[in-house]
Amino acid sequence: MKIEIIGFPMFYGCDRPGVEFGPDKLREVGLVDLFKKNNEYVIDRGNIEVDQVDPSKKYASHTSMKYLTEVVSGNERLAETVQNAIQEGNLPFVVGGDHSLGLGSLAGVKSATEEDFAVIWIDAHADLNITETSPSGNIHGMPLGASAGLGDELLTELYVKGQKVKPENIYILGLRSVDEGEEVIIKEHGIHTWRMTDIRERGMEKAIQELLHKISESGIQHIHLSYDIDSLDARHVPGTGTPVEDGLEFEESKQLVSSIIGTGLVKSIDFVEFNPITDRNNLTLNSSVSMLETFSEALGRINS
Ligand code: 6HN
Ligand code: MN
Ligand code: MN
Ligand code: MN
Repeated sequence: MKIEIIGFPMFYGCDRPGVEFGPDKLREVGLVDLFKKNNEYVIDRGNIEVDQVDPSKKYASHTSMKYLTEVVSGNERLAETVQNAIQEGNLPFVVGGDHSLGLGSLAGVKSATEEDFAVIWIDAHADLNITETSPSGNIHGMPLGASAGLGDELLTELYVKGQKVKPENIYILGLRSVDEGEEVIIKEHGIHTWRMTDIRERGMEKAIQELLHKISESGIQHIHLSYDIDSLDARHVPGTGTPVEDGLEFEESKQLVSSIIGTGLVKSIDFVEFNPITDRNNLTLNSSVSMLETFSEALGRINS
C-alpha cells in the first residue's frame, strides 16, 4: 500500500491564521522521509489549491458559516484527490490545515467505497455542530456533523449528495469540550464516545479494547482515522487553534493510534490543526513529529 501525502493549507475553517502553514512546515522538518523510514512507497501529492479571500469577506457567502465558499471549494478538490488515492489502492494521509478538511476527506472516502465505513475521530472536540448549534460559525467545528448528514445542505451535499457516514459508525475519543447542541446530537444519534473522563476512569487499554470490540462487532472493514492534535493535553500543543486541558498524554495517544492502525482496516487518515505561527519553542512541532513517527511506524508494521 502506497502512502499519499496530501497537504490541505487552509485556516478558513478555524478563522485563525497560521494553521495553513502546517503542511509545509512539517515537510520542512522531513515529513516525507519520516514516512519513508518505515514504508517503502510514499508519494507527496503536494498541497490542494485553496481559493483565497480577504478576511473582511468571511461572511460574504453565508450569514453564520464563515468562509463557506472557500471551505467548500477546497474540500471538493480534496475529496476528488482522496477518492482517486483510494481507488488506486493507496492510503491518503491528509495533513492540515484546520479540521474542516474532514468534509473533503470523508466525501472522498464515501465516493471511493461501496460498503459502509467507520470513522474514528480523536479530538478534544466533537466537531458535530450544525449552523444552529455552532457557538462560533467556524466550520472546523462542523465536519463530523455534516458528514453524518446533519445540518445545512450547503455542507451535507459537498462532492456527493447526502450522508457520508452513518452515525452508528462514528467513534469519538479524547472528548472534553462539547457544546450543548453537540451533546444532544451525540445522544439522539447514538454516536459512540470515549470522553477523557471515561479514559481516566477505565484506562486507555480498556477504552481501546471496547473500541475495537465494537468495530469488530459491526463487521466494518474500512476505517477512516481523523486525528486532531488538540486531543493531546494543552501543554503539549500550544500551537493549535483550541487547546484544551486534561487531554491525552503521548503514551496514551500513541497506544491508541498504533492499535487502531494495527487492525489493518485503516484506509485513510487526517492529521490536523498544527499551527506553526502560534507555536511556542517548537513544542507543537515536536509533538506533531513525535505523533507522526507513531503513524509511520504503525503503518510500516502492517505494510511489511
Ligand atoms: N476542532 N466546538 C467549538 C466550535 O466552535 O464549534 C470548537 C471546535 C473545534 C474544532 O476541533 O477542529
Ligand atoms: Mn477537530
Ligand atoms: Mn479539536
Ligand atoms: Mn439547518
